[in-house]
Order: sequence, then structure tokens, then C-alpha cells
Amino acid sequence: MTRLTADIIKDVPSKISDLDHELEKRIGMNMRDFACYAMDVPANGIDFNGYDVAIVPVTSGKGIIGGFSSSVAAALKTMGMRSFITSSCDVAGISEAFSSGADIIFMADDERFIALNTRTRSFSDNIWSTAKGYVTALRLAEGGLEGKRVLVIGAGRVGTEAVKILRAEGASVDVTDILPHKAEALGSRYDNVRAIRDVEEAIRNNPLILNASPGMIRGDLIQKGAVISSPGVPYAFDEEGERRAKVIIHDVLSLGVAVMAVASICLSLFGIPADSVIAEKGVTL
Ligand code: PYL
Repeated sequence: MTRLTADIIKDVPSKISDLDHELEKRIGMNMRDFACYAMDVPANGIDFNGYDVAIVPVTSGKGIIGGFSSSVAAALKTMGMRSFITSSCDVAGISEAFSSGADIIFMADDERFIALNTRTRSFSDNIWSTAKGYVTALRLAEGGLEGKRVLVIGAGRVGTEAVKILRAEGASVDVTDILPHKAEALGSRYDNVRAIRDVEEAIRNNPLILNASPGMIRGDLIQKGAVISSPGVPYAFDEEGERRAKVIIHDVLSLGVAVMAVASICLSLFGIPADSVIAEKGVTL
């Protein structure tokens, strides 16, 4: 997964309500209701205001990303949760979150970004939640994925989870990656999944695309009326692509965070990472 930069996320806190309104305009749901929909939770099934959520800055590895914690906090606040950023980082920050009675703790190092529910000891993961959110957005924009073929660009961690979730929704998947062996591994592991080497041909032939890659996508390859769901960072499309596509769904962090928040609340799997369980078993709530 591409590491975010302060520059990529600099506008998230100030633009979060615009994103929420944009989402509502495009798919008829705000971020909170969309995340509930993605997790099969009744829209009014969670009292979001009843949750104190801590975000703990983590200094390990490549260190803190300027604006990351405040972007997460802004997304959660937009959902109606009481979010705060701990004044301490790392273990001190986790202990601060616990002693302040946080119900959920969001924290990310360079490997994983999780939301740990201190009440139920379940946790959700950003990789799976992002894939779940963007497959759901594609389904909504397309009006259903059962029996359809979807092109997944990028067989990294988000793309791989998206392949699993798309299959669980009854779609057939073409998957391509700059490293062909990664797509071929998925093609040989799952039926209804084909590894495609020629990405340009694949984009020309597929009107349904989930882009989970960090690369730019040439607009002249995109079919007119294509429906594109794109968690890939940075934003991958040029003006021609925006002209041709019917819709391109993209944001840099908030949709995944919103699904993480709902997934951490509604999952009570004791210490089992929701991503590996749900994606494999297609567990519905
Ligand atoms: C979770 C994001 C989504 C895309 N790439 C992932 C990423 O950038 N991960 C690294 C997050 C590091 C956060 C840093 C901090 O500010 O607490 N440890």
C-alpha cells in the first residue's frame, strides 16, 4: 500500500464535510451511513455519539505523517463520534487512550492501520476495510456486481482483499499488476479470477474497474461510461479519463476509516483480524 504523505492528505480535515456531502450527492448516503451499509449494519443501528475514539500517533519506522491523525479524527468526528488525538505517541499514547476510557483506539505504523475496540477486544484493519468500502461503492455505482466481470488493477494488499470480496459478491475478476507473478498467484489461487498481463488491453476491455494501484491510468484507454472505484493513492486519472468515465469514486483515507470504525464496532471476533476472516468466509452480520 502506498505510504501517504502530508501533502496528499493536507486537505482532508478542511474538506471532509465537502467529501461527506459529495458522497451523499453521488450515492445517496453520507460516510457514516455508507460505512453501515457496507458492513450490513442498520443505518441507525449504532449510537456513534456514544463512542469515545482515540487516535494514537505512532513514531515507529518512517515516523509520523503530518496531518494523518487529524485526518482520521476529522473523518470520525464527521460520523458523529467523539474523537481525540492523544498527546503522547506510541505506548504512552495507548496507555493515555486506555486510561481516558477510549472505546476504540486507531493507530497506524508503516505495516498496519487498525481500529481496536477496547470493549469487545475485536479490531478492524484498514486494508480490508478500504477494499470492502470500495467494492461496496462500485456495487452501488453499478447497481450490483453479481455475474459481472470487474478489472482489479494492482494485486497488492488492498487489491488482493478486493479480489476476495468481489468473488464473495458473485463477480468474476480480471486482475493485473506491474509484477505479473502477483496477479498470477491470485489467478491460480481463486476460481473466477484471471490474471491479465496486458493492462492497457484490460482497461480497454473492462467498463468496471477497481483501481488499487499507485500508478496513473491513461484516460484514452478508459471505456466511455466506465464505472471506476479507486482507493489507489495518489489520484490516478487525467481529464480524458474523467470525461469518459461515468463515475470515478476516490478519496485518500476517509472511506476506509469510516468502514474501519463500523467494522470494529460490529465485529466481536475475539482477537481475530476481521480482514482475514470476513474476506475469506464472506461473513455477513
Ligand atoms: C493507512 C494509509 C493508507 C494508505 N497508506 C497507508 C499509510 O500511509 N500507512 C502509514 C501510516 C503511518 C502513520 C504514522 C502516524 O502518523 O501515526 N505512523
